[in-house]
Amino acid sequence: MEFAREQLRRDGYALLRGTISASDCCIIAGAFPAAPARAGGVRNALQFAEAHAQASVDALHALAGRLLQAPARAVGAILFDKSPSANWAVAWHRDVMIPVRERHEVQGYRNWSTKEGVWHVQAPQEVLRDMLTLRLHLDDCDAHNGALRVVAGSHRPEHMEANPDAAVDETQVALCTAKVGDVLAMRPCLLHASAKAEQPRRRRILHIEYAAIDLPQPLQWAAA
Ligand SMILES: O=C(O)CCC(=O)C(=O)O
Repeated sequence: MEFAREQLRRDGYALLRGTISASDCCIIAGAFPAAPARAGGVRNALQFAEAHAQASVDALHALAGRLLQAPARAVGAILFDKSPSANWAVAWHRDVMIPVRERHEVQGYRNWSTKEGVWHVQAPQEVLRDMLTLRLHLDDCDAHNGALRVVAGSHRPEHMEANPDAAVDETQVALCTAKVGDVLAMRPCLLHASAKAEQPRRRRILHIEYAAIDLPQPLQWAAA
């Protein structure tokens, strides 16, 4: 665990192999509404996983707490579903928007929007640094089916001013390939992107965002 924490501190991400069994991953993957109704992904995803695999979800929550070294609450969850019929790409970005229960104007919080009925707002650095994302791989993910691409170390404060639209130095890019059951832990401010699959196969990832900090009143975290 200390090794993963050190990697997270240094690189902004760490791969934890074999965290959830392949059979539980299969149960979780089967819990979601079938495409094409929700092609590309499903927001508010935790309810589906909890209904069928509560023990695995609890194991992920506990893992987030150990990595953050503080009680962690799940505040958002998305199933990212890349497949031959929904073969999408995402440009380089940082995950700086957080889901909250209601809109309240608070200093340092800006760029309000709603996504499927949930308010999102850009959070200040002091909140983002107490957050962590766990990405549970429900399918194998290799160099050919759209693995996540990350810039190691780009979550650190000294890199945060860099314009995410500027050309990324490809020599610094790591490809996060993984097997079913592996969990990629990443800091929200890590610069990341995702290419279309060259050989489209199903690539489902349960992406859960955790926070180990309360928001300033009257803001409150949304339920995941
Ligand atoms: O799952 C992916 O490939 C991309 C996900 C993403 O862009 C994100 O986590 O913000």
